[in-house]
Amino acid sequence: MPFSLLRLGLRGEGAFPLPPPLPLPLPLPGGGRKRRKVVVVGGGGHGLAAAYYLARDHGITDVAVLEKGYIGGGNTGRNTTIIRANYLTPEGVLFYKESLRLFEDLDRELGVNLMYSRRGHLTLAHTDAALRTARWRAGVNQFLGVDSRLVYPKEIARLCPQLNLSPGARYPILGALYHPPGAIARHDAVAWGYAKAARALGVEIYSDTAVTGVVVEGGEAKGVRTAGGVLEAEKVLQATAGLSSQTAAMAGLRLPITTVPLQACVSEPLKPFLDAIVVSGSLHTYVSQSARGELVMGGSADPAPLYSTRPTLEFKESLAANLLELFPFIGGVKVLRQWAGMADMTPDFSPVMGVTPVRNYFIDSGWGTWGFKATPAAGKYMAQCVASGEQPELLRPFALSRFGEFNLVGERGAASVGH
Ligand code: FAD
Ligand code: PYC
Repeated sequence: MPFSLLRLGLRGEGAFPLPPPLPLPLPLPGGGRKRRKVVVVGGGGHGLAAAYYLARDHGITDVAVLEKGYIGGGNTGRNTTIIRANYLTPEGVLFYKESLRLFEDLDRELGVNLMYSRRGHLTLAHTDAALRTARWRAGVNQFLGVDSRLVYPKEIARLCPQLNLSPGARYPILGALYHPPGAIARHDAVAWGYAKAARALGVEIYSDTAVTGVVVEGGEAKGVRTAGGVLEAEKVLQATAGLSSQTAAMAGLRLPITTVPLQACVSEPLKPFLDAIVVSGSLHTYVSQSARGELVMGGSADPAPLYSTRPTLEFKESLAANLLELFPFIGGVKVLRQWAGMADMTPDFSPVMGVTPVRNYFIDSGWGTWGFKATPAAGKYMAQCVASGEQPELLRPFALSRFGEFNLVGERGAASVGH
């Protein structure tokens, strides 16, 4: 045991320097100020990151984040934490590459152990068509400086010896897209890390505070409604993930989004055996092993639009069947927990970020099944967008206006999750 740890233990209760707790929910607008420079709707990773970068990069600290539940209790706390930049379109690759770069230094930036763990990411190809897409992605990635390449069974066996690479398998593995920087991290720590760092810069964070309406006058956002009354704001940013359409409707906006449940589960803890993150689009399954030894597993999104976080037996059955094709020896492993989040799907599988037709109303949405890895970049560049009132260059391809201009950013081939 390190001496410093022993000394800390012997010093007794209260000796360990605990970080300051977050503020308790406050009644809004209460007896306090009824106006803020910026109100952020949604206290998930994205909303909190945007609040943090507004304060850090733009000196805007008069910010209130309003969260209807608890911090990180939405999709941020429900996702399977895969971080990668091996997308298909140049626009997507550049954006996610920037997010991965920010993620790699985030522990130090926020002063929180995010347990960021670089694992390598394998997207398996079981068909010629999948191999072709993998080759295409590798080409775009390499051209833009992202480390990805095509690998074949001999090298896959070295990278992930536990995979069933038998040519006699029902869906034999022909090759894979290998992305060495692919990583996982502790999702709740990302939300709380941003919350802590934002609060230290003066941002106010209110949990248990639902926004029930948006005040729009003369085509301009003027504030939000809560059970405690109206909170006026110069600018409003919505970052409400699976409830994006409903929030946008409060501001009179209609989004091209359908919402479907996305489920996942974890196994009981096992001895570490799986270093890589393994994804099979054809088998509708993906898996990684957490630092605790749990297999973190997911599959396709649910087939029909629904606002629900209810897990189903059907999901678990099909996931188990598919996963056993890849790792037949885990047949006796028990599933410990299963859950669902709500995924806001856009027609092109890319997010919607930036300015909107309502002046001073900004949107960070359409994060479907892919938004955890985007948390730092979405936060940083949405903060720039809110501060300047203009669409940052990196976010230009993801503007809401692209749907009217037929300028889609088609990322379905890199989505990881079947749909
Ligand atoms: P959230 O964390 O959902 O935050 C939005 C918040 O807004 C919520 O806390 C909600 O309570 C709040 N809110 C909503 N309406 C209101 C209101 N009216 N007033 C106040 N607050 C409100 N992405 C990846 O990159 N990698 C993955 O491996 C991955 N796996 C996933 C697995 C699953 C099972 C799911 C469901 C998603 C997965 N995703 C993944 C997607 C990712 O989780 C999301 O895209 C991302 O977390 C979105 O972050 P957010 O901060 O925008 O949303
Ligand atoms: O975007 O990599 C991803 C992902 C994997 C599982 C869900 N999303």
